[in-house]
Amino acid sequence: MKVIKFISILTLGIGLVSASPVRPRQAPLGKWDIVGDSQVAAMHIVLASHKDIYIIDKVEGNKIKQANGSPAMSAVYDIETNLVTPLDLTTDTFCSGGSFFANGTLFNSGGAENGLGYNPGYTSARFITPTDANPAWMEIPDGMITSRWYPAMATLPNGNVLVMGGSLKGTGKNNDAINNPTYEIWSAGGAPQPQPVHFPFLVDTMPYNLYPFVHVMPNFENKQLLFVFANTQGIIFDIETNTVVSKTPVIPDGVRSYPLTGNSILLPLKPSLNYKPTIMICGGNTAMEITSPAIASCGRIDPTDPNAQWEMDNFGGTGRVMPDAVLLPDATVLYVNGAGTGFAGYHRGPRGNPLYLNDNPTLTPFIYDPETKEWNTNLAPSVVPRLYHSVATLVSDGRVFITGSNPQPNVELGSKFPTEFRVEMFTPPYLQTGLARPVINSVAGFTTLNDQRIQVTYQQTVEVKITKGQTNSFITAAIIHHGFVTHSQSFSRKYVLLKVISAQEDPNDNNNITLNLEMPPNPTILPPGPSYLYVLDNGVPATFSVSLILGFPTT
Ligand SMILES: *[C@@H]1O[C@H](CO)[C@@H](O)[C@H](O)[C@H]1NC(C)=O
Ligand SMILES: *[C@@H]1O[C@H](CO)[C@@H](O)[C@H](O)[C@H]1NC(C)=O
Ligand SMILES: [Cu+2]
Repeated sequence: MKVIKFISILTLGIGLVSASPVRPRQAPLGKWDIVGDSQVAAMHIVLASHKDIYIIDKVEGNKIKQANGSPAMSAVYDIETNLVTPLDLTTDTFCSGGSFFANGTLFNSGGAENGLGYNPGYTSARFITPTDANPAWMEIPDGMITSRWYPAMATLPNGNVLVMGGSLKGTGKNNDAINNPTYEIWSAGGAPQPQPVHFPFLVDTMPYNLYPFVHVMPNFENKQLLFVFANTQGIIFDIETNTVVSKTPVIPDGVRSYPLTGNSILLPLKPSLNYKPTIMICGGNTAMEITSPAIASCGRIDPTDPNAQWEMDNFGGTGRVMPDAVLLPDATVLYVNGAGTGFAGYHRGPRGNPLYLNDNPTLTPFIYDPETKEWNTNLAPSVVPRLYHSVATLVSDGRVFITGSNPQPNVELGSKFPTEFRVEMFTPPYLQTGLARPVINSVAGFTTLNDQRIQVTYQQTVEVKITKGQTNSFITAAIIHHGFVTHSQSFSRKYVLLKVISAQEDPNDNNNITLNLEMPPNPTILPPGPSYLYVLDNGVPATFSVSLILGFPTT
């Protein structure tokens, strides 16, 4: 068997023939397709399997009904058939949070007031396990000691789930009477109800601190370190010792969190950079006015560096409030959705239109390359405005699922910006190159893929067999934990580039390659629980990704 020589496993993956990726001659623009109807307005979504997306909304007059006749608040959207099946709930999920436990169960917490046959959801803890034969929500209506509307959530390296902040009831912006400056940690082992812990950062960052940005920081000391950001400030917080380790400087240009909602992501982590974290925060606004132009800047920082400064960049040349970011398999970042002016929320009570508080929808997607810091703004625009309460997520085949937009208190179809049920798929330019896509044939010996989550562990070398179709191949691989998407965030999401240990051609068929891929070093780098393996050839993703579950080694 011929062993293919390494080009540079650390930065580039493995070149099977050529040393650098093939670039198409004419840059494609990407493509939008309206593929279906969500039936339930998509305030929150989560990729539950290679084909199922769970939609979670709030109490309002959605199109389909659940078993008791109330309008459905949650549903499964099958991206292969574009069919929607309601999921029953009893408590209002309005502006709640979510994250996966290490065992693969999704945890959704918090919400708002009652209505349309539903109970309040402020203290509700809800669980659903996508791998069950018939997945259904299990709710504990008084599961939480304190009420939380707009909480952030994150899966911790030990597999527990953090629930942080929020307010005691719905509001335009937070105020001292209803602020909930605490966090609680839910045990993956089903331990008793956790006690909330006081968290002064959410006092210091009033009033723009709802849905704080939370990212788990990679480290090699087995520490549970969080980067937490709200308003204009960030801290590194050690959750085990309950101490602030360091503070970042104030970000320039204005407020970045709700209701002046910007976007915060942890850029792809790479073995060649020893998983050094870079946070990028883009967009937001400076005033709660529908005419106020959105912030047109992004800041990058490694918040674990005590001397870190914000490195500012323009946001592709356009201001955007409420942008959604999608980490694409090729380690670039797609920005979609949002508005050029205004802020998150809507008017309350009976008054004339407009009820919405954001305008000038930003219809053109941008793609950012974190390595070259270049923006590709020459992409096809969508025709569907996606304002407050819009969502986007990468799916298994490398396309991007985009839906939602409901800057209204209830389902409202007559407005300039109606409740939006249309589902779009965005095909990124990497699927328009004309280059053949690789196909994943087996992972860790399994040839039946995506009918279960394949169990792998940290540092494990996993054998992956693929068929490539290109002559000058350049294979890379990544693992992505898709987060819980809501309000321009994706809780717990991480992208980790994998080390390609070896690549061997089959002597009988040089299109068949056996790869050995090394899983991430530890759970601070990628959370335990469900993740997806993506393999690319010259930046073109495989026909589908493969569902894994990252677990701790059993001794
Ligand atoms: C995972 O853990 C959660 C929290 O302890 C529990 O509620 C759930 O039933 C567990 N799921 C599975 C599949 O064991
Ligand atoms: C290459 O892989 C495909 C998919 O597993 C398989 O059907 C085919 O037989 C392989 N080719 C050879 C020559 O082994
Ligand atoms: Cu909301």
